[in-house]
Amino acid sequence: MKFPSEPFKIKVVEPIRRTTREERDRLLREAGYNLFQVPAESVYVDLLTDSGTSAMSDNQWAGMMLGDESYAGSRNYYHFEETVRSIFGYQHVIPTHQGRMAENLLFSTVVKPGMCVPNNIHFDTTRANVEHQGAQALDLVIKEAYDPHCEAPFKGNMDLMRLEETINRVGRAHIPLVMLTITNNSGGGQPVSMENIRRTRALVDRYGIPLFFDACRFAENCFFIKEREPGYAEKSVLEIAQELFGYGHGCTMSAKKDGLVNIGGFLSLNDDRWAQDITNMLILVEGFPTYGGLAGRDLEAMARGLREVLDEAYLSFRIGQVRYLGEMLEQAGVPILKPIGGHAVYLNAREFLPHLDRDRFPAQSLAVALYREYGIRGVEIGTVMFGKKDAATGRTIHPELELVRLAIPRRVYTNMQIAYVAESIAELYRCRDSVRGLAMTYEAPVLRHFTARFEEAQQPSLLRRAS
Ligand code: P71
Repeated sequence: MKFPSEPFKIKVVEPIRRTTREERDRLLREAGYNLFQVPAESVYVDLLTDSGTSAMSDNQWAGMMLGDESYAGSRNYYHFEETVRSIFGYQHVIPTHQGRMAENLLFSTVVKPGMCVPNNIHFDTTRANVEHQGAQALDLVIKEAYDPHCEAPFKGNMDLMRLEETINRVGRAHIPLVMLTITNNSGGGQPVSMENIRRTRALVDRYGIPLFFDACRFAENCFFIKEREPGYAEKSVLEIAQELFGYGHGCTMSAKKDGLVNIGGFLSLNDDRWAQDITNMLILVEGFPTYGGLAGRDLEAMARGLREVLDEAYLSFRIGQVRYLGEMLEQAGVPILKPIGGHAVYLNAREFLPHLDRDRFPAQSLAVALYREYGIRGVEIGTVMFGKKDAATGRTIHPELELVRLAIPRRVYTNMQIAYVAESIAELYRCRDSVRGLAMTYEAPVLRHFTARFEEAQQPSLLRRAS
């Protein structure tokens, strides 16, 4: 078998509804051609995000029933704390309701105006939280990350020359910490190698700067290390994770990804002083330190999820399912970002729709066509999300890439549904000339992708397909 089949069977099912093309066409018009505005019930395969969309196991649901909802000192907190320490190895374990709160607490404590925080590529929420402190969020990933055809195995790596140059230019006093996002979501879900992590640590040590991980997809990153990096094939994913986190001083984590839960996150670190200041802030904005904005049952589900995600039968299915989708698309000639990422396949919209000018939002147009024709929802990662207006000329500055991300929820869709997605996209690719561009009619001043509205730029031309 070319890909590993599901290492689980299904105990509970959630019905999903097929809609007609007419219905989806109407919904799109009502939504202003913005897929964030389409009701989830009208989506057949929802690949908008892998965040908070996982299916929990029977073991996690059983743990939910053992939730101890005491205000202080819930037994689930102690289980959670012990689990996080055994994998991540840091002394202090601070639960939060999701990842961005962990980022907010960390940065509001240690980042001051005028400072800068380097990362391979900041995810939107870390960037926004750094900038919210009046500091600069710097992306210092290796240049190969921006080449969609480059097949390098660790395209999430930090560019160490640029990192050192940055430290020398801005000065150690202006860099409170260096971050590494594993896997690098904004760069296509690409992993960071152990060697790069080791060398990043050696570099920041020379300047006394702490290294933190944005650990959302740490298990997927560690699985790639096992598969691709010499010397790790015989190590367990847990051992790889323990070594990896051993090179850091702390981490933030949205457990909505590799925690296999629908809500939850945490911050974990060694520094006593930082932990004390963060805990005081946690009490002010989130909750008592043994629940941090969550219920006891959520902490239990997270503790169990963090163990399950390290199961190698699960991980080879998980990474294999994403790869299966990517390889089927490649075989059909569909242009995708290479190598295939850990949590998502990214369609290269400029190559998919070369007839559309960038001002016609090719990635958004592709995402809209995919929903209208097949009921599949992906997310635009291109000009709508990252385009900026040039203050002087009023013209749009486009990001490097126009992508549609197909993020795969964990343990949710069967391989048959994934095959449906691949076949649908292959069919759309065959009639790609009929996909129309869009014009933006409304944009909010910040984070415009969530609420932007569009209209179609040309007359409809029907694809050769029923619903
Ligand atoms: C994703 C998300 C979820 C998301 C968040 C905001 C806008 C659109 C989608 C969330 C991440 C992430 C990384 C590397 C921190 C967070 C925030 N990703 N770091 O990819 O990927 O976590 O949502 O729990 O606050 O769809 P949070």
